[in-house]
Amino acid sequence: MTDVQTQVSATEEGTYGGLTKEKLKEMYQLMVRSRALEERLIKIYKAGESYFWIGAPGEEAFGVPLGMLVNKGQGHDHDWLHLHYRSTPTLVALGMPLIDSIRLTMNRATDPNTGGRNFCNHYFRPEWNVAPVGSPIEVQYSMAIGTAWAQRRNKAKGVTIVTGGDAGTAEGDFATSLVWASRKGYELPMLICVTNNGWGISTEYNGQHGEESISDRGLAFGIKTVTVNGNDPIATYNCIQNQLDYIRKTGKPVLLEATVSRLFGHSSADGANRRPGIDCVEEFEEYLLAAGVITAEEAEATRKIHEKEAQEAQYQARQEQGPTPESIWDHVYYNNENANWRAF
Ligand SMILES: Cc1ncc(C[n+]2csc(CCOP(=O)(O)OP(=O)(O)O)c2C)c(N)n1
Repeated sequence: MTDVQTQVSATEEGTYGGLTKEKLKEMYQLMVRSRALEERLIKIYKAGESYFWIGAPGEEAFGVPLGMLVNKGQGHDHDWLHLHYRSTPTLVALGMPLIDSIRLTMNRATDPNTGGRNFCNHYFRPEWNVAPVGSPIEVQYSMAIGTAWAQRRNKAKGVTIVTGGDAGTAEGDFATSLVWASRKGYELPMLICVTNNGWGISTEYNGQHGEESISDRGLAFGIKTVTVNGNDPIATYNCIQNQLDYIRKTGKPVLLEATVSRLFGHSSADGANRRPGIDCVEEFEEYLLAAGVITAEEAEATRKIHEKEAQEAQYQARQEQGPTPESIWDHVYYNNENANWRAF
């Protein structure tokens, strides 16, 4: 059976589930900041200032700890990240300025991810080994094999991290990833993550899967597997840290499933309105208040600071231009000496 880690964050003497007060405050601040950004992106869409919204409200307790634990940088001695369109919390935890996400959503030429040519949450940060987020789901699981293989071959210090949703695991790329990550004697240093929100657009998890949990599928490949309550940031932080330690030490893969919430539906295509579900930011705030780690005033101030930050970023992006027609070939690989190819 897959190792299930759904511990309630027990308070230990001097620490909180093994984490210090400072670490919890940092995690809370990043989760609030990420939520403020996502809510701003939805407002921007609803105001007609962007074409589409898809994002991660409800996944902050997974994405933020992941970003905090990454060995960030460029090259194989740092961790590679093959993310998907619900990875804003991870980018925020890595240190992305909120305005960079807003410029992407509003298709401004100043967008450092794509020069204003892709849409919401399709990040690309070569300086942090964040590979371009694609729109076809699950292909990142196949691509991740490449960087993991290069890290193994170079005996590099970094590992490869890949994330995606539960429904996408029905695609062949996910199985490809399990096969290549687990070949005996050639195992790859990969953290293969699946965030399970129980939905694939309008298709429910139940009825689509024979397996009890997605992580169980790793067992057939001899892969270490774990399921964590992705609404509990402390359990998730500890779990990801343990798995990364194991991968760095052994060079072998882990399949990690995190159960999360989808608080604003799939995307703007189904309205982007608030739905019922466990809200990890609210629950974490309640926990921190009850534990005396933060005060109600501090919580209020944190929310206000980041709501204002996101709003001001929108006002700034409004003043900026979209990409020019002449820049259409920038960053595109084709046989033209003028092509401004941005290589890894
Ligand atoms: C190859 C491919 N098939 C179908 C789609 C359309 N599509 C976009 S998101 C999505 C659902 C993905 O669900 P899941 O993997 O559970 O992730 P979630 O969006 O729920 O986080 C689908 C089918 C796509 N983008 N790419």
